[in-house]
This record gives sequence, structure tokens and C-alpha cells, in this order.
Amino acid sequence: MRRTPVLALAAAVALTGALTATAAPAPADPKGGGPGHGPGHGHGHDTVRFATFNASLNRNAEGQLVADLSTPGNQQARNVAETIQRVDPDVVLINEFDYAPEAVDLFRENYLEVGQNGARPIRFRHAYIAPSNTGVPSGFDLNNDGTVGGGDDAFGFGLFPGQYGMVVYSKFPILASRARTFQHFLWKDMPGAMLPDDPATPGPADWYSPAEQAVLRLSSKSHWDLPIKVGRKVVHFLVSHPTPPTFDGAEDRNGTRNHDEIRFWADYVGGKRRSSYIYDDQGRRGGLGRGERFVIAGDQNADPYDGDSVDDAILQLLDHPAIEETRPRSKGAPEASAAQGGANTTHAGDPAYDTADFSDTAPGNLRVDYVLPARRLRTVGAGVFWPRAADPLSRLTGTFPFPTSDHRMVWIDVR
Ligand SMILES: [Ca+2]
Ligand SMILES: [Ca+2]
Ligand SMILES: [Ca+2]
Repeated sequence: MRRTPVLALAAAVALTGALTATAAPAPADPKGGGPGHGPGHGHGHDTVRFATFNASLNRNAEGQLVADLSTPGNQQARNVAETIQRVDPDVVLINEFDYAPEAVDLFRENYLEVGQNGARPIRFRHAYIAPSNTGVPSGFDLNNDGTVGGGDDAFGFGLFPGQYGMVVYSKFPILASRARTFQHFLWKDMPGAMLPDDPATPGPADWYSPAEQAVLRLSSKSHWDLPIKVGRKVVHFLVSHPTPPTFDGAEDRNGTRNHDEIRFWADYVGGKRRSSYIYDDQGRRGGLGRGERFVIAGDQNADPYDGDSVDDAILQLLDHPAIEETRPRSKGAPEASAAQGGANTTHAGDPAYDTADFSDTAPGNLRVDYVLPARRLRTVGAGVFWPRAADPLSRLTGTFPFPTSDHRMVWIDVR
């Protein structure tokens, strides 16, 4: 059955418009308590904490997230809120938050602004959400299984429009009128796009037919450039959630797309020539100007050493001359890797940098969630919220089946 893509062309929804309000600086007091966990909240008046969290606030049916957030009693949502309260970011991207503008305020009112388990309430005056390609029918047989329809033939994998979307919350104003979205940018319009090949046919790069390539969007969810006003300065928060490089065949259609979704930001911050092909959903061209401040955030679904992503996919960002490699780490991740064994024992990457607790058959725990600032910003702290098992707060991260999410929150402090 075809769903009508009613959300596809809807304008981005800015939920707060208080552009003149000045956000209060983050409190400098320690909170949370308990030794050895998380950040200990040492950031003061001159630093801003940026974070990313794949919070698994996706649901299996349209409307379910709104239903779950309409009352304050959903335990998983409470755990997500407590995690955010413990880390206390100033600006946070939440991946896997079904697209539902109502849900944005419900999560604030019923969860974030309610102290969870002794943590202090957190108040984000600003938020941003916009439609996602997930679950929007493409009208084509994108997975080449002989039928058209279902989550795998959508513009991004999803069972209904907006499943696995994303939202940004901020204590600082989001300049929504200057936000750029790249939901509709076509994959074929990226020069040298890594369009997948059908190995069963002689032609190159022909998994997708010309008719499919004419409509196929690069972003599996969306890519947003959100200008955040911090004092007199603007920091562009560049957020996305590239598709997992798995759930495909020898053609590697998801691995190649993951690579190019990551490449999009590498080009966007790579100077005028490299970004000249880019156009946003309003038709404006180009990327960031040289010298503009930015922080790239999101679950990039790619580890620098292990897992199924195309070689070098995440190195496009980690080795980028304009981007700082911040190396957030935790004490809990190496402990989990050692305790869980399996695929983790074969990994080349240092488990201290892991951000996701994946199946220990394959791929094992990986570093996939990143907060990567422009080199010109000064990073003074970074971490992954993954407490040791002995820490009382490890109840928030837990073990499979997870009480909160299979991903961990990652943060950096920028001066
Ligand atoms: Ca199909
Ligand atoms: Ca072929
Ligand atoms: Ca695991």
C-alpha cells in the first residue's frame, strides 16, 4: 500500500521563534554525582556543551511516540531524559526521534523539564524539527526484490513517514529563518557519487535505474545546517544520521550511501569549490564559507576501524583539514567490550572510544556517534556517557535489552 508523502514538502517547523532572547549561560555547578561517570558537568560560563544522542525514541507505529510522551510515565523516555539531564548539554541532537512536531514539546514538558531520579530538570528554550525521508514512498523498487512498497523502498528506510527522524534542542537561540535543510538533494547530483553497482549486470553503477537515480535523495533522513546564536557568534550545528551500511547485498547500496551521506558534510565545510554542487531545499547553493564556525554531530553509522562501513567513510571527517578529531571516551566502554567478548575481541579500534553497544556476534561495539567541531573552535573537554558497571548511573546504559538505547551520548565542550 502506498502512503501519501504529505510531509515531504512541508516547510521546516521552527518550534520556538524567540530569536531575540538570550539564553542563560549553562550553570557551572557540578551535578549528577557519583564517581567516574560522565562529564561531572564542569563547563562554565565560557564553554558550550554540544552533544549527540541516538536515543531510540522511535516507535513501530505512527502516533505511538506522541502517545508515549503525552504522559510522564514512559520509562524509556524517562531514562533518555535523565541521561540528558546528567550530561546537561547546551545543544543536543537526538537521532531516532520520530517526526512529529507535537512530540517535541511533549518531551520537553513531560520529561526534560521534570527532574528524573534526583537529576535536575533541564530547560531548552529552543528546538528544531523538520521532515525526514524515512518511510516516504519512492514509488520505485529500490531494493530490487520485484515489488514496490514497504520500508525498504522508501527514500530512507522506515515503516511510516518520519520514523527514525531527529530533533535538536538548544539553550541558545536557533536561527530558524537561516536554517538550511537538504532533505531533497539528489544523490546523483554529488560529483563522483558512489552509486552502487548491480554485480549481476555488466553495466557499472547500475543498481538504481536512470529513472530511480532521477528521484533518489542522498539523505536517508535529512541533513540540516542550524545556525545557533551563542552570544554574538554563530555556530552552525550540522546534523544528520547516515543510513546503516548493512541490510543490503553485494551491491552495498547502504554502505555506499552511508559513505556519501558522510561525504556531504566533508564537502560542505571543504571550501567554496568543493561545496559548489550542493543545493538546499530552498534552492540556495554552496556550503559554509571559510572561517565559519561549525560543529558536526550525529550517529554516522561508521567506525574508523571496525564494522561494515566503506573503508575510510568516517575518515572523510576525522582526517579533514578543517575538522578537529576530539576523541571522546569513557570508562564503561572498555569494560563492556571485555565483558561481552565475541566480535569485540577481533576489533582493531580501541574500545575506549566506542559509542554503541551492538551485537557481539557482529559487528560488536563500535564508535559511530560523533561531535566534531571546526578546528578553529577550541575544544576543552569531551566524553561519552558510558559509566562503569559499578557506577549507579550504569542503570541508564545497561546491557541488552537496553533500558534506554543501544547508543551512548557523546559530548564536547567548546570555548
Ligand atoms: Ca522492493
Ligand atoms: Ca552492474
Ligand atoms: Ca555488544
